[in-house]
Order: sequence, then C-alpha cells, then structure tokens
Amino acid sequence: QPSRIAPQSLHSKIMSAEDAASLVHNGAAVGMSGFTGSGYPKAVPLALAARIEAEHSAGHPFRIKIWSGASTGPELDGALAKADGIDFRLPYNSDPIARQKINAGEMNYVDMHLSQVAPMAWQGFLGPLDTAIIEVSGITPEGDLIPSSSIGNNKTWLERADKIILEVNSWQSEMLNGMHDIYYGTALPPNRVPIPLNKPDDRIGQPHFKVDPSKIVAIVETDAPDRNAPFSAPGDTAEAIADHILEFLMWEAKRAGLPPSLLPLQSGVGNVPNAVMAGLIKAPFEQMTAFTEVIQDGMLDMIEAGTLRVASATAFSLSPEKAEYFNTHAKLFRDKLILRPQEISNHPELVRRLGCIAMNGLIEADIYGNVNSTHVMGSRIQNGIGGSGDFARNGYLSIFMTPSTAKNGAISAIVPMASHVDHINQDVQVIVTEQGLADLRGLDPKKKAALIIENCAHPMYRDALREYFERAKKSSFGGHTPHDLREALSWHQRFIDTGSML
Ligand code: 0RQ
Repeated sequence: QPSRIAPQSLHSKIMSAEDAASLVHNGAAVGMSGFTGSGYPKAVPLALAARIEAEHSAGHPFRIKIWSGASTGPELDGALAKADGIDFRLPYNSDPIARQKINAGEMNYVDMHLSQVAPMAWQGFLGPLDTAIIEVSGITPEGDLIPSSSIGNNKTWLERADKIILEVNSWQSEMLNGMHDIYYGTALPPNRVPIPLNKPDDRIGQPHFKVDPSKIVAIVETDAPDRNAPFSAPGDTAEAIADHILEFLMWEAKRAGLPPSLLPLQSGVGNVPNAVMAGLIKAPFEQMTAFTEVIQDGMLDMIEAGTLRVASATAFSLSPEKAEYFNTHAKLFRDKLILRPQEISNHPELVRRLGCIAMNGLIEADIYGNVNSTHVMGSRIQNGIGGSGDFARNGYLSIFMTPSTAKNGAISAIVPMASHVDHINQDVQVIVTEQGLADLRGLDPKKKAALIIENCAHPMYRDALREYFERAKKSSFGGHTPHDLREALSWHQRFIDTGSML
C-alpha cells in the first residue's frame, strides 16, 4: 500500500506513538481531534496514558489539559482518565471514567456551546495551546492535511498550537478526500463578516487543512477503527416519540406552507433521534437536507432511500457496522455529505439563516418548559450541552424529546422546577415524550404548564404535577410563573433520599 504521507520531506518525522508521546510535557494544554467517537487520535493518547502511569508510579506528577471537538473514544478520554492524567477538560465529555472523575471532583471540566470553542480559543479566553494531536486520513503532495472522519476544532488547534503531532490513519477511507469544506474566512470582532453560506450544500472553503510544516514534530501511522457506539433497535418508546414528531412536522409543514423538502434538519445523537430519522424515511417529504452536527446511521439510510439529498455536519457518528459499510461504499455518499469545522456546522448565524429544525434529547423539563440537558439531580453531570444550545436558540423550530420517565419510573422527566437549566423556556418550542407532544409556541407560562402536564407527563406523575401547579397558583409570591419554592425541588430531594420521586 502506498504511503498516505505524500511529501518525502515529512518522512523523517515518522516515529512510534511512544516517541511522539514523550514530546508532551506535564501540565501541557493539548488540542485533540475527535468528535462523538470519530476522527480522534488512537495511538499517541494510549502511549501517553502508559507514560503518565509510569511517571505516577515513580512518584512524579503528570497531568494534562485536554481540549477537543466533543467526545472522543476509550483510547483517549478513557485511557487518560483511568491513568488520572487529565487535570482539565473541555468542551464535552461522554466517557464514563472521565464522568466519574468529574463528578468525584477530581477533574476540572468546562461544558461549552460547541460553536463557541474555536472563537473563544482565538480570543485567548482559554489560554495558550501547547500541542495539537490530530488524526488525518493523509497528507497531500503539497503538504496539506486530508481530514479524517471528523473536523471538530482541528483547524483551530493546528493554527493555535506551538507544536503538532499527526496520526495518519489508513483505516479511514481514502474517499474522504474531497468531502470536507474548511472555511478560512472567520475573523474576530470588529473584522467579522457574514459567512457566505445560504444552503446546506454550499461549499465555501477548501477540502484540506493548511499546516505550517515547521510545527510538525511527529507523525505516527495508525490503522485503527473509530469507536462508533452501536445503536440499539428503536424500542416502543423511541418509536412513539418519533411518531409524535412526524405527525407534528407534517402538520407544521401544511400550516406554515413549508416546502416538500421541509427545512434543514438537526438531530442530536442517541437512539431516539435515530428512530426519528428512521421514521422520516417513510414520511411524505422529498429531497430533504440536514444541517447538523453529526451524521448517524439513519441519515445514510435516508440518503440511500433518496429521501435525504445532502447532509452537512462536522463528524460521522456511526455504528461499527455502518462505519464499515461507509468505508466500502463511500462512493455512494461522497457528493452528498459535507464535513465542516464545528464553528461552522453549528454556527448560530447559519442555523438562524437556514431555519433548522432542531431535535435534541433532554434529561428533564419543568412544567414551564425550561430544559435540563446535562445535570442529573441538578449536580451530577451526564455529558454536556454539546451543540444543543447552538441549534435550539437559533432554529426555526426547537424540539426536545425524552422518555417521560427514567430509571424504570423512579424519575419523572417532567418536574415542577428544573434542577439545572441549559435551555431557557424561550429556546424550547416543542416538548415530546412517548405520551404526546406539547407545542409551546406563543403560550404564556400557565398555558405551557397545563399543556406539558397533560400531554407529556407520565400518568404515574400527572396528578402530582397537577396538584403542585394548583397549589403553586394559590401560594406563589408572583403569579406569572407560579411556584411554591418550598416544594419546587422536593421531588429531586425525595429521589436522593429514597431512590424514587414518587
Ligand atoms: O443513563 O445510561 O446510566 O441508564 O441518562 O439517557 O434515555 O438513554 O437518552 O442517550 O438520548 O441521552 C440528554 C443525556 C439523553 C443526551 C441526554 C439517564 C438515563 C441514561 C441517557 P444510563 P437516555 P439519550 C447535539 C445534541 C446533551 C447534548 C446534546 C445529551 C442516560 O441527549 O447528552 O443534546 N444531550 N447534543 O437513565 C436521571 C433523568 C434522566 C436520567 C435520562 N431525568 N434523571 N437520569 N437519564 N434522563 C449532538 C452533540 O452535541 C454531540
């Protein structure tokens, strides 16, 4: 197999993962590639974790700061968290070991809107970046980098870091070359200009990353698959949620006179969003588009079925089977998929211009439509806000979906008062559970409460919510958004004390 590193001049920088890991120093801020389990470096972080364990055994402190696109894989977050090697992490995590360390107070974690990471890095809010460790799928004869299965913040890390370690992964399809659109037109205020993208499939940049070769200190060759978590087959709950959303979208399309292609879709990760995509294949929409964050199994199915014309995102997030399928059939999808930097895929200006239909999961919603996406019982972080805020505030429609209960019914997803708020009620237009859908647009708080309780709450919790709402209306300090503050978070405390909100 010919080398994927075309420039001969770079071959002297090829080395083992262990040698590359030795170039990272204690306390370094490291910008990693990686987004929802795709395109993350797979060899150097593992070697670094082994080195950190050895340093710790010898009694030497060694911890690094990790910046990424979003979540990565067990060879990165998992291995480094297990080695107790992560001092600081941004902007998103879904690794279970890292989650446990964050919630134990042993790891600092900054949970950020994903579109804001690159501009904040450029504005200097995050401090200096020592090293970038970036997976690419090849290096062109001109020395440009062919991106991998995710873009995330790689453009920014390559530009901001003092030194660069590349992993060139030959597992990634060579057909990725040409699918990316890297926009170099962003600038900081007061020099910012409109982003010239008017349709999800507009190409406004170039297919490759530019890189200063003098900053490349190591190149490691790998041949390893992306993590790519499997999806479970949609169960009855996911299907019921998907059915409510489809029925609503058909009604909304008619009401608002939307085109047969609807408006560009954004869909969060997980089984329920995947079930919605599966349902859309059968819906009477044609030539749909997606302007979203990640490309999931359901979207590839929609492209093959001809219902989805094009998808723009920043990363793949496929099951292992679908990732292999993509690698062998990439030609089918090549001109229908575009991967962009996450500051563009999630850009508020673009989400607003295109009028995306945003569909995201939630942990809990309160009766007034405030949504908690991140913190179980108001304090234990699950993942992070991810891109949900970028899309929910700016989309044409912002839909949040969840099963009406969690933990076998011990927790109601509809609560009197959200124990943490990621999405204020102004950013939440529709809430859907398997019980039904609440269209909250244009409603005042008390109308929202009545609708959410009747349409979305599980019958097991509905009476208790009705009673809370009635009591609150009588005793509340103010009458606009009635609450009884002595009781508002008592459901959460009851769960903490007894293991159930009931
Ligand atoms: O925990 O795995 O321990 O059983 O949360 O919940 O029901 O499997 O749903 O995978 O869709 O995740 C909001 C977390 C939902 C996700 C959230 C527990 C539940 C389970 C997962 P277990 P489900 P999902 C753009 C969009 C923020 C980022 C985002 C998320 C686990 O959607 O992280 O939107 N969103 N990005 O048991 C206690 C509750 C709970 C609860 C669920 N009320 N109380 N535990 N759980 N509700 C894409 C990206 O940004 C990449």
